Amino acid sequence: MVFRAFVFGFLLLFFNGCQKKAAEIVIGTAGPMTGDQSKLGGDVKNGVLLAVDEWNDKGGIGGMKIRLEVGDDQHDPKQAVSVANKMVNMGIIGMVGHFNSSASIPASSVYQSAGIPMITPGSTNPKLTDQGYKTVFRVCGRDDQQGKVAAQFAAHSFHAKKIAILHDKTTYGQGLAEEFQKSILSVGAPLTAPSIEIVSFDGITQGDKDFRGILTSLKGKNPDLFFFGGIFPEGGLLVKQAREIGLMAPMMSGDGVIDPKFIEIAGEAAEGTYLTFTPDPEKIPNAQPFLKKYKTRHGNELAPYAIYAYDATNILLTAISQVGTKEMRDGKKIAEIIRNLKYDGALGHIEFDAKGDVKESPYIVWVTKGGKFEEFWKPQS
Ligand code: ABU
Repeated sequence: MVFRAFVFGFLLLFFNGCQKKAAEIVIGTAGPMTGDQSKLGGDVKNGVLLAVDEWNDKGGIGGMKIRLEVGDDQHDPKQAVSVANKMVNMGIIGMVGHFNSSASIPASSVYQSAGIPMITPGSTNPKLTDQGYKTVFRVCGRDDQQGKVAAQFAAHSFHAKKIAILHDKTTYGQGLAEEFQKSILSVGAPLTAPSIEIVSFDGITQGDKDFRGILTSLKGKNPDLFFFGGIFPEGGLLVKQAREIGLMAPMMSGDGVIDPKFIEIAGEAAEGTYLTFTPDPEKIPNAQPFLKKYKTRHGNELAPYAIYAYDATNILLTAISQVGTKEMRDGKKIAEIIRNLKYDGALGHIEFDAKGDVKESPYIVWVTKGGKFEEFWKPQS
């Protein structure tokens, strides 16, 4: 009798467990959740969770709640592939991530093979969408776009004559540095700048803390601007140590350094640093409800990529809601819906091209001033 009751209880628990699993929609997000870039991973996770909570507050999709799985790839390519395989095995039906190009590109092959759509909030290296995968999207721009805007600024607004280029040897950092160099050296309007000399092109190692050697060598070449392709931990140290050794040329960088941690690391040396990113969401009317809710949860600290993660999640969940419960596991159909979506989100209007890139990505130049980032220069359209 006791044994029967035990078996019955076990079966009840088992079936309840199965029912619970069947009644959920699982999506994933991944990025550097721990380590030196954890601020970026945390911002992405917070943006995704805000969107997921809003959908769940409205009842989920087709009566099912949405559950988020979070993966920590530590911006490492091998770790990213391992996270991607785990996500596939956990049964996610869509991925918002990864964040770093060096993680998203290898992980994209795993998701593509499994037919799972992925939308990265922040991976800007062109190769991600140039691979031709039909299930891969990004809501951010590309480094060939931001590299060109940085070059236009350096040539036609800053009027640089001698530029030194550094990068962190990663897919993103080196890729952006190469795009910047290509645009500076390109001939033909509007970038004809024959008087600009690239005095050096060097790589540093991510995770290193002392760049005084390479900076001293740059100082000897007397650049009036030095460009850095990389992320804020190294970017902050580079500009700080440049000033310490007397290299006073301003630093220019990309979206990898627009984070309060850059200013925290660089201190006063951050002043006057230029970088490329998209326009300030504080000035975008559509972004206001998102910003209000995000700040209520997480305070006023700048989280530049949280809004991208929020829109990417809403796009993924909108597509899942449109595909219908029966075809919810058909990632190719979900991807097809994403490709044809005309989405008005916190960032404004988003549509994708055939590659999975956003049709519009309005890069501008920002400057660090008074311990803050502010919009500085827009390219002529
Ligand atoms: N786009 C900035 C940093 C993320 C990346 O690796 O692309």
